[in-house]
Amino acid sequence: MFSIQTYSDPRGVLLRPEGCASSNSPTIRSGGTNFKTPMCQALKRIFILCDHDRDGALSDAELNDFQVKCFNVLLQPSEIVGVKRVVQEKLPEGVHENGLILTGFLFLHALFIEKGRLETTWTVLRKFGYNNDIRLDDDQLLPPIKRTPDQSVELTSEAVEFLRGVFSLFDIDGDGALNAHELEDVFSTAPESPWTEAPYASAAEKNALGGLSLDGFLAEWALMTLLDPVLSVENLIYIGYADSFLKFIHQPSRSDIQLILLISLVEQRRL
Ligand SMILES: [Ca+2]
Ligand SMILES: [Ca+2]
Repeated sequence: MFSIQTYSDPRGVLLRPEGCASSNSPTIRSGGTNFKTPMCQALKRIFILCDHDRDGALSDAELNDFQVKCFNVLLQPSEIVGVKRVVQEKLPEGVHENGLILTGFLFLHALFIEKGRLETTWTVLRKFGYNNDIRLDDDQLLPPIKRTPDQSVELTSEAVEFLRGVFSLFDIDGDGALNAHELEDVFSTAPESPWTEAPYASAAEKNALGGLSLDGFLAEWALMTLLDPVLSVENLIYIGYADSFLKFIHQPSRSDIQLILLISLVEQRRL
């Protein structure tokens, strides 16, 4: 089985801030493709959303779901073999026995771009709600939330459960805390980490090695939800909170997102 490490690309060659061009993909390098970081972040997020069983690889069925969602076409088994062969010939480690892994997925898009088929990648980005700036369109996110003075906002239990899963997935070394690198990776599919500045940067207690415990991680989310629920929801969506409402991802209405899963308005107890 793959772990989330597959997403993290432990070799660190594909997702560096300076760009996605991989030392393992000479065609990209020689082609001079400017595979900018926001596109890498978006494609990585799309990969994670399509990897329904979270095993770090797109199976044939998952690849076909992706294909149908983006292009409304079902691939024949021989065509799937063909896609994987294209990757395998140039980047053997891009395909695993479980399917196409993240590096292979990125490589495929780099090939599209290099061959002048940028519109293919743009079609994918648009189907997943990205705008021209490669940020999620406003209609994918939440509008400002109206609340009365005696209401506060907190995450639903489903969202907290999702975050517990995120924590354990990204705690790669299994020490029960997220170190700076692991935390950076949590937000690697978002435009930026929301916790690099006040009040979040120092809101939660860190251990001696600077790691964030699960309680601290959830406390940061709770704080962000309380202070800025729209930002909180935005980041939940960017880090892949979609499993339960994938069917709404296509064109979710704002009220769908708000009502179904992400946040709940809580009546504060009157003393
Ligand atoms: Ca999978
Ligand atoms: Ca850790």
